[in-house]
Amino acid sequence: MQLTLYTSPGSGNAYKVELLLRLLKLPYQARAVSLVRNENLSAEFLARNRFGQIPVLVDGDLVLTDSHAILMYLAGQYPDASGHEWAPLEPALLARIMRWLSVSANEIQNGLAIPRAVKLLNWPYDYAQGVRMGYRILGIMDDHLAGREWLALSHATVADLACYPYVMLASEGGIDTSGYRAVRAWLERVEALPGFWPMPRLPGLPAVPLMPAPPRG
Ligand SMILES: N[C@@H](CCC(=O)N[C@@H](CS)C(=O)NCC(=O)O)C(=O)O
Repeated sequence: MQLTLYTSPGSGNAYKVELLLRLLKLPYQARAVSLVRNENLSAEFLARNRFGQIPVLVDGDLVLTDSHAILMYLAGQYPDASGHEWAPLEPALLARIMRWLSVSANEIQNGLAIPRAVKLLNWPYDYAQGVRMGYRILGIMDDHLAGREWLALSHATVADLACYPYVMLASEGGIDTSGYRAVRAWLERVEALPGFWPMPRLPGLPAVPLMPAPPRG
């Protein structure tokens, strides 16, 4: 097995893959791709991923793109030696996991990751609209997590790993998670997983003022 992960410092999408690699105790080589220097748009990188995005995982001859696709691949290809099932394939269970991978790719990406990218990288997106989406998904997640421990199943799955990074990083985009108690407790549960690896944080980030959260109904 020869695993190479193309990643970038500060990327929650790359971190979620690196987190699963570490939880599974899989050896891998990390190759940093600078988004600031547009290395993701080089011909060499575009040949690996036409979307020009990290993460990309190379496993021997196989080149895989998209964090959620990679999570599913790793969970299926390299079962956890402890017996923990990160992505059971029974249709009814898989559907629940896929539901939250979709939330990660849409509501969390647009509502939590994009406002952060606007603040940290000056990405040209509508900040106020992103923040509205961010607080909406936090409210939905908080209701969902009230009385349950994990997003998809009764144990931690790739759904939790997929959604964790940008919820944890929300304040870097000016989104305040302090009023979302069930979400905060879930973040702590993820961080208490055996073998959890905290995301290396970018040094010297600007302090982003927290936008007021809407009242909870
Ligand atoms: N759906 C993709 C999104 C990946 C993504 O947005 N990656 C960002 C970094 S977090 C990126 O490479 N952006 C560069 C660009 O889009 O030009 C995934 O989940 O992997």
